[in-house]
Amino acid sequence: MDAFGKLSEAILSDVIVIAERATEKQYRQWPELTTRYASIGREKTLNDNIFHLQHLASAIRFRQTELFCDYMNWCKVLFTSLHMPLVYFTESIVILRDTLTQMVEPAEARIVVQYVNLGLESFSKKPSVPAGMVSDPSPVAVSAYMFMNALLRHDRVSASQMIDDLIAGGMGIKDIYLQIFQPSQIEIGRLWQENKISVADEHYCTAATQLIMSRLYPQIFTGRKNGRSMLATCVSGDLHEIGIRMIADFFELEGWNTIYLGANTPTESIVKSLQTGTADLLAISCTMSYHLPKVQDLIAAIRAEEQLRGTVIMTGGYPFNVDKELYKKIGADCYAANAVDALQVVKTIIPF
Ligand code: B12
Repeated sequence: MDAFGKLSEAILSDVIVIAERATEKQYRQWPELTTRYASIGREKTLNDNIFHLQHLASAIRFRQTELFCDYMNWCKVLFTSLHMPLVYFTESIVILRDTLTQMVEPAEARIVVQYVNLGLESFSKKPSVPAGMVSDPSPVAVSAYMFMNALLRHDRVSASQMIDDLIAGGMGIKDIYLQIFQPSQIEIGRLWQENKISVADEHYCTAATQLIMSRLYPQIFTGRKNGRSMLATCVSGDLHEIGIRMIADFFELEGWNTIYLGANTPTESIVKSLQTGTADLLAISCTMSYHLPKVQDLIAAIRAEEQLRGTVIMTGGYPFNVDKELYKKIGADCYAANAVDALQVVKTIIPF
């Protein structure tokens, strides 16, 4: 393991102690926080500090400043929507940075300063409101918007009927997935991040979308097979299962035999499934960048098994779209930005 990997591990193994020290200093700097937010505020501040450190550790481990900058930009939108004075946020990050640099070797401290300062610089430049889907006036974007609005009204019957109508009008399953379900989910995430919808709304929309996807299964699982098989899974800890489900369904539509394991699958279980099965391809999804070390560990565990040497490993999900070269650093064979690209990329490695 190189110096960046060691620093990342050191941050993670001491994450609670570092976060507690930083929280202590932040409350000393702003005593008014105690009266304003009481003890729940302190707990939240501690959790925020842990979250910041986990993101920083992942960025450092993979030597990818962009991952931390992207995270800082995400924080800007979130904290703006919570009407929190941004100076609290930036000052908190400075306190966290200084706390951490005092706890590591001087060479490691320089790395921390470089990553955090780039993050702060990015934070100061990026907008506090991301572009939403309403800025796209194309007919399909309007359909996605109407679908999402039906879900936000808790009207999954109408949402489902809209999908039936689009299919009757000639829209293919892949387009429904990529042009209706995916943008609708991304927009739901944005509305949650901007504090415009609740966590409960987000959960409802996701569950209803998955239900509506299932209704399309008679058209996806047609029985026509091409002799290839894949295992599709989220890495351990990650709960975002729709993206990888889309990947699996696109391959199923092409005649692959797909085994979809869903969210949060333990590493040993994935390795075991590969050993007992006949998968040509393993597709691993990771959305939260702090789960990237788990992806790396999983790939290392698979590569260590002689019997699994021939398995092609493809990674994808949010952090892989931020850094298009990340898949190489993590030990995968290939990457794709979305479900349609995944088919094209795999075709160049495994003929089908
Ligand atoms: C639904 C959702 C959840 C649900 C997931 C439930 C479920 N059953 O799946 C729940 C509530 C659990 C959840 C939790 C969290 N979430 Co969430 N979530 C979302 C949301 C709104 C939609 C996800 C989705 O379905 N997207 C649609 C699919 C189709 O897109 P996709 O996943 O990107 O997949 C495509 C590509 O990325 C790619 N791809 C994906 N995987 C793979 C794999 C391979 C091999 C390949 C080739 C390609 C590939 O192809 C896919 C299809 O084209 C997103 C918003 C967003 N922008 O995606 C936030 C989002 C991802 N979540 C976010 C956050 C912060 C969280 C939490 C930390 C919140 C919290 N404080 O608890 C937790 C973390 C949980 C965890 N441990 O994983 C942030 C992440 C921000 C960041 N910078 O990292 C987002 C972006 C919301 C936002 N705008 O702030 N979430």
